[in-house]
Amino acid sequence: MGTAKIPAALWLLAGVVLTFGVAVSPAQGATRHYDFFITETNQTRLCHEKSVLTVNGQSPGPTIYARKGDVVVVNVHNQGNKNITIHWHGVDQPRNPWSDGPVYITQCPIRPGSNFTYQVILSVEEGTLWWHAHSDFDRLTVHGAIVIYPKSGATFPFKKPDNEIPIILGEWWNEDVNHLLEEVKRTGGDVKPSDANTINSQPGDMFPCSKDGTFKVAVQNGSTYLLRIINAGLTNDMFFAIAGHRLTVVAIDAHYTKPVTVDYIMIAPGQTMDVLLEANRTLGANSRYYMAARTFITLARDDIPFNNSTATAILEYTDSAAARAGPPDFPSLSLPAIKDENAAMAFVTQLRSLASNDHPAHVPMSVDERMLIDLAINVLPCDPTNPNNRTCTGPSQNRFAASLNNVSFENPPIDVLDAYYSGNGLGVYEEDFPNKPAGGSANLTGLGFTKRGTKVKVLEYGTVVEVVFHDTSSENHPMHLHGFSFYVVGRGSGEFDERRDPASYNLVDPPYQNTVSVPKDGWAAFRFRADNPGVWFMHCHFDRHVVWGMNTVFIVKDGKTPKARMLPRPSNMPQC
Ligand SMILES: [Cu+2]
Repeated sequence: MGTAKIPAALWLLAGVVLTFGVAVSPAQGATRHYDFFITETNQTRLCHEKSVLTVNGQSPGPTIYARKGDVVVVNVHNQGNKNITIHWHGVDQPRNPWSDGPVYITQCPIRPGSNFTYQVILSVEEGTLWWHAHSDFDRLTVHGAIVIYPKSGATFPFKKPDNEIPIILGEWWNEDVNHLLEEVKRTGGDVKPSDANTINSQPGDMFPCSKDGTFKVAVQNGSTYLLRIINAGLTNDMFFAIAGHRLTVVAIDAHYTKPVTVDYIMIAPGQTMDVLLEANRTLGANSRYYMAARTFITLARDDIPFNNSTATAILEYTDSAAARAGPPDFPSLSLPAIKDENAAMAFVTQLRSLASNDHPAHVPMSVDERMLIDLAINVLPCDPTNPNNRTCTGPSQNRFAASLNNVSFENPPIDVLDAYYSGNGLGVYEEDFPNKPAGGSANLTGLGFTKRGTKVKVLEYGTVVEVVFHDTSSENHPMHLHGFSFYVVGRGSGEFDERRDPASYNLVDPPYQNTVSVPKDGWAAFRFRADNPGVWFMHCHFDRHVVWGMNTVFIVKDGKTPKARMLPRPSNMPQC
């Protein structure tokens, strides 16, 4: 047994230096243990009190600290009043889909009063990731950071920051979100927009009843801070900026990037970014600065309601260099407007993998299987099984739906992984998820009718896959893949042209991500090697679109060698 002390692991929020006693084996990394107790806790924001699900009574929940290559064992005890699962977002989980978490994809839910122990196997990830509930809308409050430091003896590929600041972006509804979910399942309508964005669970002092809770962080002139930014929100992309300061992005989705210094970032739900902040305001300048998180949204029509708010937190200089304490400056010049698509695209297209000797990029140069996948918002008949219930509150009295290649994913009654592993898969899912939209080329499905189905894509071990998402809807979609990171080799506006557009691909240093923001009326292309056997969900990270079916599943078959096979099924998997 040894005690590893993590340098710079001082979360200003907690104000403590973390040390952890762990079993360390130099070859394999350490095994770290956490207990998560799911409980109901009361929260008050915007003058409204409600009961929310939390982990260990906190929202955001506890931060998991680890080093690259460690295994984190988390025992989740469900002391809440509903079924739940937890997902370790961005952790590849090599050969271990059993602990990935999406409900009815890789496991049955953890019932109230029972528990499940997850084995979170870290491998290539380094930087910031996060964990969150992967059932219903529970992740609104059941989420937290995963901080993965370099291996013992290794260093950051940038100047060591003096301190770290967690920035978890989220949303707040005055109502219980799972009540809203039940309502939209019943009515077929859209989910009511959230009432505020939040930074570390606080809307900030521009909102009623919010002044006292506003997240504040103390900084010192001359110091450099590592911001670990997570978009945990359910429905919005967000712009983020800090008045008077620029931001240097050094990682996305726990993979290092070439440092890029910007006035603002755009971060989609599911994404994480490591960002350096230099506290460099000079003598006599204001000592207080707002950080601000504003919705970025694209919509088909102006009459569709959305959350048009901006959450704030405050950066306060505590030394004498910037001593003029006035009201905080607001990032009026650097924070883009809500619908500024060009600003979003301009930021996203600057991201590049670090691609250094220590952190090389391994971009697949040739492709075995190409998939062109239309993203669409659609409708379904209100209730095809009940002719007396013909009126829903979705478009034209239908029910809202969403689809990939015109298949609206339907959760099976038992999880896909167990069905596959037991050899009874074909009673539960169909293996004919299409490689192309019907008709062979991208076509605008608009708000047309779609079909429901549990269609999966089966891949031989080691297949190199290129996925091009073509967004036929009028909003961006943050598409997330479990089990892998992928190289985002290209993006563009309009329809994807398979003869012309691949010429613009970056195959040298594309960013390596687990969630890609697909631009509205445009496309994004990524590549990955299917060398992780298992069952892996792929879905939009806007939660209402998951409910509507903008999902599919990759089943990656075992390879020939023992190391290319899935780990055996743990005996403690929850039962459906
Ligand atoms: Cu979506």
